[in-house]
Amino acid sequence: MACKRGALIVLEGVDKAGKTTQCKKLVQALQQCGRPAEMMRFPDRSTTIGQLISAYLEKKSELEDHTVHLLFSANRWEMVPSMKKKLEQGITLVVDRYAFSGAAFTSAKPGFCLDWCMKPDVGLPKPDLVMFLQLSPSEAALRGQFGEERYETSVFQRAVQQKFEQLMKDPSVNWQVIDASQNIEGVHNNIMDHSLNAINTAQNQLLGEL
Ligand code: DGP
Repeated sequence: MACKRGALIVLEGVDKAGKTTQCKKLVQALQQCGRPAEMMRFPDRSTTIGQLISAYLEKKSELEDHTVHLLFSANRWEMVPSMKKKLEQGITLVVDRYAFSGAAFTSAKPGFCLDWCMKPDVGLPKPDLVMFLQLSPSEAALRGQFGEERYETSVFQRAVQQKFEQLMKDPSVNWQVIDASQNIEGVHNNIMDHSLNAINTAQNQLLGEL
């Protein structure tokens, strides 16, 4: 019998919501209960395209807004062959940001509509589950200062949050909102429950496309 495919699980949210910490904990917990799992993150700064993005985020270079949007998308597309291979091998992928960050961050800039922003990612593997780590801007501020990178201001993050709220209205995506104001273990337990459900469901379903 062919092996059952892994699930594509995405964590989204504004900065300081705890996505990276929770992705790592989820992968560890899944592995400990015998479910093969690996973490990925976007942007993946290790590739040639990723290095262009990284320099832009660190404000070491300037790029036209449409251009950088397409680079972020290309950075996801370049990973698709390896993502599909791993999923087919039964490995669950836990992904720190995906196409939804792409649409939310660019459409938060003046002159961009959400519809245009989503187009380059149409056809990417569709996540079986997208968890949005919800944290109010005031709670995020209590978690410390933003860094120096582009986009790390509370005004921009609030605009991004509103765009995510629009994206979450799409019923064709399995969105789950997680209260990220709980302690780390509380958030993890919620995430683990949703993930185990998604892994079980994905086993009997074909991988979809965005
Ligand atoms: P991170 O490494 O998770 O801190 O992400 C880097 C920054 O890039 C963060 O501010 C979110 C933003 N970002 C992530 N994906 C995209 C994307 O596809 N498009 C745009 N414009 N920004 C993105």
